[in-house]
Amino acid sequence: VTQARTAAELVAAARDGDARAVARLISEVEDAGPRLRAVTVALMAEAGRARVLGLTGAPGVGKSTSTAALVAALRARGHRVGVLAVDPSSPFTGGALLGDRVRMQDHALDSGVFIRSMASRGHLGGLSRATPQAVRVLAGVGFDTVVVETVGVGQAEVDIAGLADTTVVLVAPGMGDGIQAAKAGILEVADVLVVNKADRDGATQTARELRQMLRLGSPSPGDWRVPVVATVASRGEGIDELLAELDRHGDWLAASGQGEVRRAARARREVEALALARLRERMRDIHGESLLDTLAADVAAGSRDPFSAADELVAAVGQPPTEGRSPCS
Ligand SMILES: Nc1nc2c(ncn2[C@@H]2O[C@H](COP(=O)(O)OP(=O)(O)OP(=O)(O)O)[C@@H](O)[C@H]2O)c(=O)[nH]1
Ligand SMILES: [Mg+2]
Repeated sequence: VTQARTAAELVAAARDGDARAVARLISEVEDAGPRLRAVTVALMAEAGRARVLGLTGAPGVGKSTSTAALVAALRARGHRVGVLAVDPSSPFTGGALLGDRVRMQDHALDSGVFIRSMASRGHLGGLSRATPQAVRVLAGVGFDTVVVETVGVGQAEVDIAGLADTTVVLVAPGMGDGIQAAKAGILEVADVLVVNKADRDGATQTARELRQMLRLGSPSPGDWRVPVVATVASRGEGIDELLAELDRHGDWLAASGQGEVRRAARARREVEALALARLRERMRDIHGESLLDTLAADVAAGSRDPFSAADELVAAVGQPPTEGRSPCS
């Protein structure tokens, strides 16, 4: 039955709280099927409305537990929350509440929370190709907040900062002292720093070191000053403070115009990536054969220079496809 629904009908059902329709939409963007474009168009009207929070940090630092606590706090405000866990190395075990939510979601009873794991499928960095589109699905079907959890390894922090309105970087005492954090580049991408597992030794010192490292950056007036929040996510401690900082950052994004700047940069990257992917596709297959292969062979054989070969390829890609591919024409 679902199969027969049009993209617009599926989006309408998802907006009405049909969790299966939401799941189906995410699968469609993950699979990049033939309806991807129609689905995207149907989502556009609402897709810019949600707040996108990125949560990143080392494996086991408490991202899922913190997400669960944030979900609970946001639910208490009546917000609908969508969660994307990209390539989680451990499942959501964030307390009874989230367990209940997941079960309720299975039964399509609570349309207020939707949780989905996504594989990163070897994509460079921590995000999958489809993560931005999955965010658009959740935003576009009416979730007020979309949380993206991703393990902080290498490029992942930069990726998540490019996708989120607000990026939260979690460290734990002993795992991420200030210098380590600075080396890993996380101070640049964090809008809010969290020292989770503050019930453990060294939390105060880690927070102090992080604040010191942040001060070295000395922002100009009107700049956002990255706060450091201590939490014990497993007990829900510090979550209200974290939420307050997230709200404050949201206010700053709106007041400073940086929110618009970030969204425009995000859209620019997406359009550029789609255009480049299309160009690459056409380069590989021009006039039904690979002009690139022919040109490459010529350059390799020394019979032409790579500049003129590139010129010819660009000119060919820029031309509308010829109709000479079918034998009848
Ligand atoms: N002591 C203590 N343990 C915590 C705290 N927060 C989370 N944990 C525990 O740390 C472990 C890992 O928590 P997760 O929330 O799964 O961590 P994660 O960052 O999502 O892990 P990955 O997704 O595997 O990278 C779990 O056993 C949690 O119960 C905390 O504040 N204090
Ligand atoms: Mg996790």
